[in-house]
Amino acid sequence: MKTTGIARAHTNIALIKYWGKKDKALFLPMNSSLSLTLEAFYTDTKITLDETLEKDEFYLSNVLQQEAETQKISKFLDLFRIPAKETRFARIESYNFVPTAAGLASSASAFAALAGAMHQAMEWDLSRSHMPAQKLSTYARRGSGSSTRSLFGGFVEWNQGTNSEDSMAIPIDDASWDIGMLIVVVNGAAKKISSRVGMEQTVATSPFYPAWVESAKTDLEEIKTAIQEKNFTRMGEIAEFNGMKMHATMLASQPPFCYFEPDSLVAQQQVVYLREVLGIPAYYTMDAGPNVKVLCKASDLDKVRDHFKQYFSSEKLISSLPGEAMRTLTEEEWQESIQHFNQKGI
Ligand code: 2P0
Repeated sequence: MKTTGIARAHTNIALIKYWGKKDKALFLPMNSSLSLTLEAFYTDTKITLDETLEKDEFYLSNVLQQEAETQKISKFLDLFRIPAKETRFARIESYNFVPTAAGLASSASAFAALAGAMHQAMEWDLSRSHMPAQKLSTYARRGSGSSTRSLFGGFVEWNQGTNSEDSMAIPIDDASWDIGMLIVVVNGAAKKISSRVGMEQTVATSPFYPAWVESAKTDLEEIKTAIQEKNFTRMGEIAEFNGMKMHATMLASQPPFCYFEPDSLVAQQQVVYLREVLGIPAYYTMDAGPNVKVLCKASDLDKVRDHFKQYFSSEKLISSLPGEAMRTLTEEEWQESIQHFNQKGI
């Protein structure tokens, strides 16, 4: 017997960062975080549970993946299969609509899409749950922490909770009030220190780490108030402050490490120029890599992008509006998506 599930999930960029785990096996974070889901980048995944398969098969962008990659996915699918005594193996087909050159992690959208597709393939009836997407976010979390937040659209909190059942995503606001983001690709190559390793080293060695955890709590409360009041300036100030504090913890870890590259600083300086000289509200944030994300108003996106064209080539500048929640796709939408992927050659 065969059953299938198909889902699309968008990636997200944190404005209040997740940096450090208190439980590595369960992916329980040291602090709650908050992000903006992005429309421009997403993953589409189809899962077919099939009793005739003798092992899991994972195809990424039409290419059958090696054992190591497939094992990570199998381990994730087992979170669903083992408690339900589901014995069928899966064929997993995934397409990342995240340009490889964009240097953006796709693990957030990848595990959120996997969770969405898998619950459908398992024929889970989540309609009886009063919080189906929140429940699914606790599964996504165990694939990659940041994917917890990709179950919802707009501004999303990942409430750290107290255990594996309540460390989950909470939708905060749909971000339909003139919000945009410009991704400045400084370097699209894979990072040297993965965020998983980087955060572990920071928690273990940085004397700034306890201060980070304390101040992230205040930042989260303040940014939630700013979002509720639709106060763009205040939201941007808090996001910029929080992001740089996270990077400061890494500079103080042993050995120190830093994701910045010279052009990251060029981009940061231009964001400051935009707001201080040109009067365009814009704020920057950075993750576990050298690329700079510029939070601005959707109505200013073209102006912000035009300004950055003086310093970066066009293909390094990707504009995005806020994205939607994870959703399941029909077979027809899936076929259209594959066609789109094959034509675009992402
Ligand atoms: C975030 N990052 O909040 C932070 C800010 C990077 C910097 O979540 O180990 O790939 O899989 O839970 O989610 C990237 O870390 O790490 C991340 P794991 P993940 O977006």
